[in-house]
Amino acid sequence: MAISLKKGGTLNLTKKEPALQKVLLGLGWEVQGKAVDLDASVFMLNAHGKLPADEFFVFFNNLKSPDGGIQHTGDNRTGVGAGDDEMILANLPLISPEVQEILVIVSIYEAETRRHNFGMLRDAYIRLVDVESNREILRYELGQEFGTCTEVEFGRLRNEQGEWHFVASGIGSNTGLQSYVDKYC
Ligand SMILES: [Ca+2]
Ligand SMILES: [Ca+2]
Repeated sequence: MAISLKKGGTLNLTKKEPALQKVLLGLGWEVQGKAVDLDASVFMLNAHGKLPADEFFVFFNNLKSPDGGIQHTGDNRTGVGAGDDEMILANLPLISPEVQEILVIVSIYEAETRRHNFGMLRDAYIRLVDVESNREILRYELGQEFGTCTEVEFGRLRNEQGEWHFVASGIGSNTGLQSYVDKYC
């Protein structure tokens, strides 16, 4: 059975799943009422907390990191339907040794002009699936606390001495995705 993490919870993936190589990070949400377009983005950071190069910011316009370690499976515009709405594939052995942390952010497209926020969503989650066996390893269901946010870090992968950890970070903000880009570039 999959492990259920609460906000702030962590799991040592390498210890728990020593054979794990390809991991699907599935992101889901349900929209109440009108359509909200959410976009998953990934920031791959080095020991200084920066992108080693711009291309380590993976999003709908840059679907693959230069090391091949992170791949975005494409844009979903509506979030309609149960199951994963956007997906990120991580191939752990391919990830550049330079990369220490991998932040998975979900942001609302044109949140400001459309006046959208996370309060219009429910049942948001991130789950990790072992691609090889199609088995869910863990799941973090985000609460309703992000109502006024326009982007939320759903989780992060952290490399500590060669071991990958997943952190159910759940950090929300309403300064826009660009503020992340400015911070990590
Ligand atoms: Ca989208
Ligand atoms: Ca959905």
